[in-house]
Amino acid sequence: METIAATATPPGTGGIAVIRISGDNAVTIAERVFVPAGGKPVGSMRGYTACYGEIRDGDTRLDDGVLLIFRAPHSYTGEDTAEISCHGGVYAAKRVLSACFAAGAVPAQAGEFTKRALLNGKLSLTQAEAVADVIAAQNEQFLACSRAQREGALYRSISGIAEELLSLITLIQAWIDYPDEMEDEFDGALEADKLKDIVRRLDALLGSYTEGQILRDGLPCAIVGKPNAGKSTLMNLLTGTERSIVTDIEGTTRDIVEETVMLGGLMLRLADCAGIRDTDDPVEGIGVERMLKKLDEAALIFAVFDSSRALSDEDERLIDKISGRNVLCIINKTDLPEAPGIGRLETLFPHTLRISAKDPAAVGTIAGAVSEMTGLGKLDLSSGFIANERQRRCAAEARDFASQAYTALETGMTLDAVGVMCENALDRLYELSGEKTSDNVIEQVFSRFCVGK
Ligand SMILES: Nc1nc2c(ncn2[C@@H]2O[C@H](COP(=O)(O)OP(=O)(O)OP(=O)(O)O)[C@@H](O)[C@H]2O)c(=O)[nH]1
Ligand SMILES: [Mg+2]
Repeated sequence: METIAATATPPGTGGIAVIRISGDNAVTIAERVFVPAGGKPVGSMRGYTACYGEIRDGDTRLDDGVLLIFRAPHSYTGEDTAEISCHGGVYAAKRVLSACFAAGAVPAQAGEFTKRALLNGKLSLTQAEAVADVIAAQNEQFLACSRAQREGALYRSISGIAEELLSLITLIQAWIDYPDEMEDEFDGALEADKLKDIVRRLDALLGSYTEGQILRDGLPCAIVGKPNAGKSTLMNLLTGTERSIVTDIEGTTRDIVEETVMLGGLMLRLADCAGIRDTDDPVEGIGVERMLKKLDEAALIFAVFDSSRALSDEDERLIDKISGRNVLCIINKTDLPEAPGIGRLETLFPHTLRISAKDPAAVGTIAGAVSEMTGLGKLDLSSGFIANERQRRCAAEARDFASQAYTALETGMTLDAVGVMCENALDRLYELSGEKTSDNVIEQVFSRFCVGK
């Protein structure tokens, strides 16, 4: 395989940039571009050792830096690898990389280092996918889950289920091929129970898909209420910015204002919306339509009510619209005298807070309520989670085949039929873990990666 090189650090100005070289000729190429200060030849460097020296392109001195050597198979890719740390200017790093190309390396494709790690058995496919998630993580929780995933959490869960299926298939095959030589009776009920448990475990994994997505991208939240209820004031309070315009004119917010915040240990994707009301203004009308769409998509709704004014028809319409949804009812403006009838909101919504969106202390109160409502703060994805659409599709198909095998066994279909369905389920699990995956799938997975990873 050709020896590849790429800058592993992001483009831009920084303290240092790292150029990574991997493949059979990595050490030879490093020797061509790097002259150790102590005069010791690069070729004699052992794995996990570093040296300081000069970086050259032919006779031209480019920079000074540090060379780190990894010897196969003890490297990220499983191949001989050299990493050159040079000064982190955009041009300086580019020149060092060009020197590596001149010395025989070829440019690495997106994710090619990780792809080689996969092909050399250093990582499973789900672990490789988790590398991209670790890089993309924007919050502590998702980073922790992706790290567990990178250490093989999902792979272990899938392997456990695959082993169960395999032993079932072996037993069924033995019964089909050598029925007279089997000591015990075939216990259909026992095997059906095992299949039922496999379906349950796959269902649990499939359930983790949405949770993983929420942890990665944030929980979609809509801030809704009638005009002037204080939605934008609340948005600004939670984001700690003046992102939304606040005035005492009804209909101030028209377009959706979106911002991501960390609240109660969770990432929330907040959308401050236009106030719900009938309007002749075509612009505000479009804003109300967009608000209704955001409301439909929201996993959590902040419904804001103005406690200083009696509930209006608009409030009643909103109450009808969101009944049965995941709502945090916010009775706002508690610094003002309360209008009659507001207490009814507490009987309508199980989660109600009384706050003033002008008071910074309200942030803590809202954070506590959000974390209690979503329960995501207590989420445990340490035994692995379905992290992307490819994995979800494989797991869903495996689950359906396992469920069909269960029904087949329960309804007395032939063992042949049950065996085929179990094999199909197992196939999908192997596809998920990468043990049986086409080149096409691998290409697609790594196209999500950055160059240099
Ligand atoms: N006294 C008091 N006034 C508040 C409070 N929260 C918001 N306001 C005021 O209420 C008015 C409307 O606030 P906004 O945040 O713009 O209300 P909105 O719901 O976004 O209104 P629209 O964008 O028009 O739908 C502003 O004058 C705010 O200063 C509060 O807790 N107490
Ligand atoms: Mg507003």
